Amino acid sequence: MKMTFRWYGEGNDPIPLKYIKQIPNCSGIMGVLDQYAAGEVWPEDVIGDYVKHVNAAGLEVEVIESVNVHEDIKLGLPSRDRYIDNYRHTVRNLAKHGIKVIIYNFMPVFDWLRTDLAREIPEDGSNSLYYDEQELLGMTPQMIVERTAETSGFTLPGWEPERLADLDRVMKLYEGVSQTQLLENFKYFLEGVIPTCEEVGVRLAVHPDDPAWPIFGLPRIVHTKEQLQAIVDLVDSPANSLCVCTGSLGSNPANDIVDILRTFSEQGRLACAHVRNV
Ligand SMILES: [Mn+2]
Repeated sequence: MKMTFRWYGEGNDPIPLKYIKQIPNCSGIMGVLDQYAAGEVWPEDVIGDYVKHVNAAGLEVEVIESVNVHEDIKLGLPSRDRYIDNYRHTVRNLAKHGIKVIIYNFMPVFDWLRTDLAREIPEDGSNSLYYDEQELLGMTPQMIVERTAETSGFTLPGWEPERLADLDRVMKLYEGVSQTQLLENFKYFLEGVIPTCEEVGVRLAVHPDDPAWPIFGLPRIVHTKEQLQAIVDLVDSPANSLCVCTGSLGSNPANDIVDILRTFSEQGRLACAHVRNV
């Protein structure tokens, strides 16, 4: 097992690589190239330059986050085949530069959700991401997007403006998509990309829903042990793996994190983990 640190990229992350290098036993970063919208192919030369840049700081980059799945794939639209093809292309390009694990998610529309991106903690003046269910119930999806754009100061993976520009249209498309249908669409995606992953030695690791329950009436199927098992069972391959996020799953106290880690580790389906508090 290796310990790495999430890094959002030059100009997007206030923490420089040389600080991460100072963390004892930290061998690398979990990287991201968030300038590409879901469905776009990540160019090989850009990936190469990125990996070189990280390596030059004395750090490895074996895990890449947020190769986002296009909504058409999650919705099961006929156009999904083109985006699955692009996904395979990105997998190949990443593998050429030593990437071993790709973290992705299968959450409709909203990648992850907070009601406040910089909530000040009165005790010490620090700030953190914050989620308040009561507050969320009084907000529309559009309000969340606007607030994110106003307060963050950077582009956060999953909240790219172009991805959210047609929010109303996409929300409408999900009306009538059941959890069962979403799981079917998930299977179709995995059957399309897993053979390529196996061929080039990359493991896909699905990140759980964050928070660990449905929001805004959208279907969600990646937030309980049973659901994770159903996903692992969709395609029987070590390339079809999980990224167990202790914080996301832990947001629902009913999830026994230790049991989940043990179960999927024993099945050989734990590619990586996010270790954080709720
Ligand atoms: Mn996480």
